[in-house]
Amino acid sequence: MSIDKGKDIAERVPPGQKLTDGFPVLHYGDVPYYRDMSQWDFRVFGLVEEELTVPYKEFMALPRQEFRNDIHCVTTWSKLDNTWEGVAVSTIMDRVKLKPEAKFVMLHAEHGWSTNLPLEDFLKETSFFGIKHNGELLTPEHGYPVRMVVPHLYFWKSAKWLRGIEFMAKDKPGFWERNGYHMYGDPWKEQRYDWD
Ligand SMILES: Nc1nc2c(c(=O)[nH]1)N[C@H]1C(S)=C(S)[C@@H](COP(=O)(O)O)O[C@H]1N2
Ligand SMILES: [Mo]
Repeated sequence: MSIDKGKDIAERVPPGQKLTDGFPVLHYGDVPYYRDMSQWDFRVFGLVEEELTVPYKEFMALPRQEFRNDIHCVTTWSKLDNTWEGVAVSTIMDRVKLKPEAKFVMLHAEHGWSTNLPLEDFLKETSFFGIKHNGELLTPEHGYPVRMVVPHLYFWKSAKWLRGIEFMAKDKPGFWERNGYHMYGDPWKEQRYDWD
């Protein structure tokens, strides 16, 4: 979770990436602006014994932790030393029982946007549901009210406006993966747009 302070900055930047101090906004489609959070819920479904629906107020009342990480966008910018407040994946997973066939996850965002990743990567202690970035609530552009954060993969796996998690037996491409992005997206292996 914490960044190894002894590590050289150069060693923290994956091949082909450049550092930025800004926080670029990248996504497909329109930013959702919510008027009424009573319509918002967070669904956990697919290969679970019992589906879980968490309403907005309940999600916001879940225990939060601090996270610190580096993020790497496939379009070649990296942003180091982000601090976040978010809900640990285990906090949600403690409330559902997975079926043994569950091996992959589809993250579902507003407007039908999605992205896929292996269960193991989703469950990593460094993955979390982000609510604040560098001390401030996420702006609408960056994913308010909740975004996934999976810092060890390219940042497109970090779904903004997250509304649901689906557990699956087999891997299936999400939105960008259907459009040529890599199924896994390891920045250290430069798994950008092609399958390799
Ligand atoms: N719902 C949703 N989440 C998304 C995207 C998107 O199009 N829709 N784009 C992804 C991509 S390609 C990137 S690089 C990051 C960008 O996050 P940022 O705008 O907060 O920098 O969000 C990811 N999450
Ligand atoms: Mo991206």
